[in-house]
Amino acid sequence: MSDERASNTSSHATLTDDELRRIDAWWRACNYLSVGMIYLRDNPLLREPLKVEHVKHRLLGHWGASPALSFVWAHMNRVIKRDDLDVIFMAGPGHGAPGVLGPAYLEGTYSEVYPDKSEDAEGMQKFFKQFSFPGHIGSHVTPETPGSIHEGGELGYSLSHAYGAALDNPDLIVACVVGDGEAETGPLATAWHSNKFINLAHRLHLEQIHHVHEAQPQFGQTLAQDSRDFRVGVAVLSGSLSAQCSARLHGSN
Ligand SMILES: Cc1ncc(C[n+]2csc(CCOP(=O)(O)OP(=O)(O)O)c2C)c(N)n1
Repeated sequence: MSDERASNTSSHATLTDDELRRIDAWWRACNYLSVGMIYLRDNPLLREPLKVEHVKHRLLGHWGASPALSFVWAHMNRVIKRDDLDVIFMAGPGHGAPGVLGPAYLEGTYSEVYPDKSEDAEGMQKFFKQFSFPGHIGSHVTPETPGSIHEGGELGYSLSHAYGAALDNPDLIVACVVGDGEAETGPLATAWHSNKFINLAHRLHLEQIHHVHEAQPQFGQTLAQDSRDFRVGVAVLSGSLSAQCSARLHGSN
């Protein structure tokens, strides 16, 4: 990131009321899509009273992680457009796939790749029904997902990809969301130590966002203690969702 872009970033710290209203509406639309993917096989816009036959028989996909993933996606897109940043988004949480698929659909990428999942009621019905449905896509971010670089399903690799991307592209900002379940895996615990490979003299900017369930507050603290080179901050996303613990590593020239 250039010095000019870095200074732009700090000078636009607060959203205007209009920006806040619009980004909140976009995020809430993502959340609607997440609920639709998890629960609905028909009646996607709830234009008729909900009936049992509209609801999937077997529910998969976690509501908990999905709003947080969409929240990060929405705000990363906001700063990408505002500051012309180069960013890659890494989503680790296991069944939070609706929180990634929803934004991809809402911004048009999904319909571009899969024209039958068009941005109308008919396409939305297919988009909802296919999620975690026999013969269609899985309950995690499977390879069919536009932009996917790793077969979802086996947890633990988001942070390895994040470090790999950052090491290969020193100017890239990597937004990596680590699930708390994922954080209990060996590969994730090992990847957490990759900061030791990083030469702080390089201009590296690695953004890690840890999605922590309220029931597991020790998660952020444990990883924070284990990351002496990181500046760690904790912020509550909203209501019953989760606490979000973000660590940012800045290289300096
Ligand atoms: C290596 C591995 N171990 C166990 C599992 C089984 N598993 C699937 S989802 C999940 C929990 C994931 O939790 P989190 O990363 O917080 O994401 P969430 O599902 O809550 O969105 C587990 C343990 C797995 N998929 N991969």
